[in-house]
Amino acid sequence: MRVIFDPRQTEHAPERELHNGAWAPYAEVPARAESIAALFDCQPARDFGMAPLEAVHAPEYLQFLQDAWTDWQQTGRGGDAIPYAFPVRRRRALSLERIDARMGRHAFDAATPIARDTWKSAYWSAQTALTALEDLLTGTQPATFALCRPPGHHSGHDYMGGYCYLNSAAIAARHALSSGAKRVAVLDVDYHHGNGTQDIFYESADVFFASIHADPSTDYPFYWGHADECGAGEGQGTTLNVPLPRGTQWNAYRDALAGVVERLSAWKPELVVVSFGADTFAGDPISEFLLRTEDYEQMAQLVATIGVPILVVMEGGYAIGDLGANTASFLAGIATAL
Ligand code: OKS
Ligand code: ZN
Repeated sequence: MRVIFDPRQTEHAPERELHNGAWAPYAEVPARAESIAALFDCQPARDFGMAPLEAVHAPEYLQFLQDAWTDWQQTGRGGDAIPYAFPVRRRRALSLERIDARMGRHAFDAATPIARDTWKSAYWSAQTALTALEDLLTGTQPATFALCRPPGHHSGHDYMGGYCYLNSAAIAARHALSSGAKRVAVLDVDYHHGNGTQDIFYESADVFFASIHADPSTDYPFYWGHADECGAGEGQGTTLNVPLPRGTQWNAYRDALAGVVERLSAWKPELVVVSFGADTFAGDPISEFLLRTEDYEQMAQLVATIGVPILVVMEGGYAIGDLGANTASFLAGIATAL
């Protein structure tokens, strides 16, 4: 399978994050992507410029991502920029200049620091997805893999969160529409709900967002991904959430996925973007599902029964010693089934 990986994605390297109330080393490290890239003959990203990013994200937010680290340094502080105050319900949508206010306005958690090279890596992460999409649309292969890092599925129209800054899967999905596709499905199989992707397409009839994830009553991101979230307006019915309990093993996961695949097949997408996270793995340090390496191949084979071209976009997965094998297992399943 054609694999796109741009080395500029590894320059983003925040030092630490707030984890369960204490400082911990940042889990979303460059070695994650490097451990996967080492297994494949990877091609670098091509530059599609800002327009596909602007088709998903607010101009003010894109500018903020480019400014934030410098603005933070200019306050005389060292270290990564981290928000701590957020404009929650009943706050006015004020456009304040202060860096701390801008941080909070464009974030929904304190787990997503901005480091010196965050913008550069996020930009090339989005370009990696766009390159893999173009290779899928113009090439002869039925699937391509965008080895994106940082991940994207928690990032919405004007916000970051959950280690995500630009929503690469959403950027690719929307670019597919502007390239002529009429119906694009995004299937999110990361352990965590892809709240950013859901928000971006919540009122869109031409993108079906489906996600299987840990029950947000117990797991991050808590405020999205509940089963009653089904889309709104023109997008009513084109959002599908299947939360599963902690401790879920392959048999129960497979049954849930079979139902989701049936719904997506009936909707007849022209293209499926898979937000793939390997944090459903039994050995993942921050997650509580119990999938095994060999399960990912079966997962992929089930997804491939939808029978349309597939763009696989990398999201989470933190068991670095197994991450390459788990991802390779998934890609092998896609490749043999299509
Ligand atoms: C708090 C960490 C919060 C973000 C976890 C979710 C990252 C992820 N210490 N999303 O798919 O893998
Ligand atoms: Zn995740």
